[in-house]
Amino acid sequence: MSKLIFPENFIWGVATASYQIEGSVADDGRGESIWDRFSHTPGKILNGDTGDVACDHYRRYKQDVQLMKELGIKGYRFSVAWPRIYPQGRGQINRKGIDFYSSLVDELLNSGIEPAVTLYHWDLPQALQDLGGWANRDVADYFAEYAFKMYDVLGDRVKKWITHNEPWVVAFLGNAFGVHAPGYKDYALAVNVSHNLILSHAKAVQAFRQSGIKDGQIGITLNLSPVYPASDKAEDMEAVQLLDGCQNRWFLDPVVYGAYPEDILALYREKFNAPVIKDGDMEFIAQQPVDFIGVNYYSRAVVKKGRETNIEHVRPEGVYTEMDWEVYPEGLYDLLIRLHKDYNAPVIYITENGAAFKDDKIVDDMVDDQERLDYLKSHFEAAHKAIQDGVKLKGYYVWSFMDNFEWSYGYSKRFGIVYVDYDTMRRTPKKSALWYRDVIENNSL
Ligand code: IFM
Repeated sequence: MSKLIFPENFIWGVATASYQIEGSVADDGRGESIWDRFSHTPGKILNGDTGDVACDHYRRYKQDVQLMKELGIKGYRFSVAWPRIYPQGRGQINRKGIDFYSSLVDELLNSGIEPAVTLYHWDLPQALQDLGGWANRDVADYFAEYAFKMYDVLGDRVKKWITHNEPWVVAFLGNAFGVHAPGYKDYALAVNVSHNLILSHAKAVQAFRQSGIKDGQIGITLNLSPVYPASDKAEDMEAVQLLDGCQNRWFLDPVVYGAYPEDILALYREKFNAPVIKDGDMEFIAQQPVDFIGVNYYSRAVVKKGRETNIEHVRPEGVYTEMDWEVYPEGLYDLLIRLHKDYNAPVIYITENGAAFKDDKIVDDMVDDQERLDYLKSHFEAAHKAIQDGVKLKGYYVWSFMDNFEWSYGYSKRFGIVYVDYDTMRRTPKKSALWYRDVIENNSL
């Protein structure tokens, strides 16, 4: 195969999230988050792991940025822990929290790395959960206030902003399936939460436009997964339509078109009498266009009509990651083309893509993670093909910069291109990181 050259100024990045790496959860005035509460609830997280220490990034951020620099990383996507800024979610500001992110941004810029900030990657202040969490629409206003504060203090240096990370996960894993914080199993609640998340996104976009940030861009990150039918039977196609509607269109359509997909809205109304949408909500949402769509892509779904359910997942033959997610780079290509054609996506960033594999062991100071390298390579190729076919893909943030706290799986799954020894906190770049350094240097595969 000949060399695949990427566009000039393509942002080769890495991504992380606050609760997954920072640790120091009780330091410098940080308030409690729903993930502190959830991870300390017995039985919720594998092995009883918590984010109390995580990768100790809060104290080691300089060293981490230095390592990014050595690897030639061009962009770093990280999230701000809301309870570090507002320990109670609103009201009293914690200056030390702002200072931390401000120093991190300076460190990045001094190292030639462009910051991209996610405002919400799941660590809601517990004080706001005590008011009902995202089910309480006032929280959408508190989110916009917090967002405005962040634009104010970092906006002179940070030009890329992401409102939410994966609102489907927040709403449904957290409130319908109970496997993420806050741990409820109430589908109607989850649907209402999803609407308030979209509303809060729109409010944060509006606040961004009012902030006066120059040359900035704002978008949202969605976990999108193309859905394919197990056969060409009409009933399997219906299963595709349904899953695609609940996972992809339910978030894409309001963000891009300012309206929920009619089929899913009718279904949720009939089954759950949700969501509660107030007069003017959809008009307001429609008036807040994004500058880019952030795509988190890991795998595809293949479905058919089940005997007792409308959707049954099928497990195709193939290579699977440690999360039991099929390696399917063609899905990334299909997804990008769809966003380009059906959603007329202005600009796209892949804000997460990567894989957990189990053979990550240090031997002779080296972690031979060939499977991760192969995974990334095949997905970079798919992204390149999409660019050739007209998709306005401007950057790619590998998930993750380093191994970290993988939510309900605790530390058992390693997604990093940098290995973390959780006893010593030593970081060791894996083979994939060294390979990535070459890709970045050459801007090609
Ligand atoms: O670790 C998560 C991340 O927080 C959100 N996207 C998916 C990743 C892997 O599961």
